[in-house]
Amino acid sequence: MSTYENLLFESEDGIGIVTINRPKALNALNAATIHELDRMFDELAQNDAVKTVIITGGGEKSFVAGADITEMQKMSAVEGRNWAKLAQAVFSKIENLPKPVIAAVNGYALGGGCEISMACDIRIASEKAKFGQPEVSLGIPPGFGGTQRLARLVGKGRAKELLFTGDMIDAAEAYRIGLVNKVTVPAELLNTAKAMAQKIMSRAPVAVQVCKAAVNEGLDVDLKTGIAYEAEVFGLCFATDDQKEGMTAFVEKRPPNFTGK
Ligand code: CO8
Repeated sequence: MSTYENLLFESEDGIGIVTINRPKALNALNAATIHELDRMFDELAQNDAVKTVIITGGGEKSFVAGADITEMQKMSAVEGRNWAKLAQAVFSKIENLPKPVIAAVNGYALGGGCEISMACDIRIASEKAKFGQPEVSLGIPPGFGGTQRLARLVGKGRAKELLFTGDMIDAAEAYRIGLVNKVTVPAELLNTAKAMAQKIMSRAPVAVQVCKAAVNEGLDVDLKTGIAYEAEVFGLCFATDDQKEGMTAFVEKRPPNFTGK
């Protein structure tokens, strides 16, 4: 992996951990960090040693406290639109990485921070995490996919309340409304995310990959098209060694040994 100024990367046992690390601005996403995330996720797509990715925030206090407000302060309308499009493309790259991506939300996940967590497949939050889309307090709507992904995750009514009020919610409330999958004590956050990554990696990799693609594709189309896509990827998996291994292992009453082929 190449070197980064605002991101840290470590990898162990097939899990790549990306830490967004700009402590002086509570890990706010400036343009440099967005460009680095773009490069990081290109590299992760190519890195066969990394099977699952965890994104977290550096320091105790914040996951990501939003887009960098100081950079946006003087933007023109055209610059604002281009900035939103750039970050949206990077978040779509994260969302469509053909490997699971888990957000380990350790603190503030506000604005662009909530949005990047929603581009991940699964969100695990520390009890200290706080979520919100406070953009309306700054005179803008969310621009990194928040109006779209929040409504898809928690439903139209709850999304509109969060978007219109700009209120921050704690991890328990985020769990209650379905924004996060799990809440842990702060000290166990990374271990919980790693344990989930390990469990996912013990399953048939191609099957997991097509589940991700089918959910992502399906949410953008009508049910008829979505289930037709599902039938295709379902059929495709019968061409894998892992389908044979998984079903043989079941019949032989032993654990499967998946190879990802
Ligand atoms: N951008 C830039 N700097 C930030 C940001 C940010 N989003 N958040 C925090 N910082 C900086 C602070 O300015 C401060 O810097 P300094 O020490 O130099 O004064 C440092 O981080 C520490 O922050 P605080 O002193 O404010 O820490 P507190 O513990 O008092 O408060 C909060 C923590 C509540 C998180 C507070 O910092 C805050 O409200 N931050 C802003 C949160 C926010 O509004 N985020 C949304 C940003 S907008 C956005 O994400 C939109 C994305 C789509 C845009 C599309 C555009 C076209």
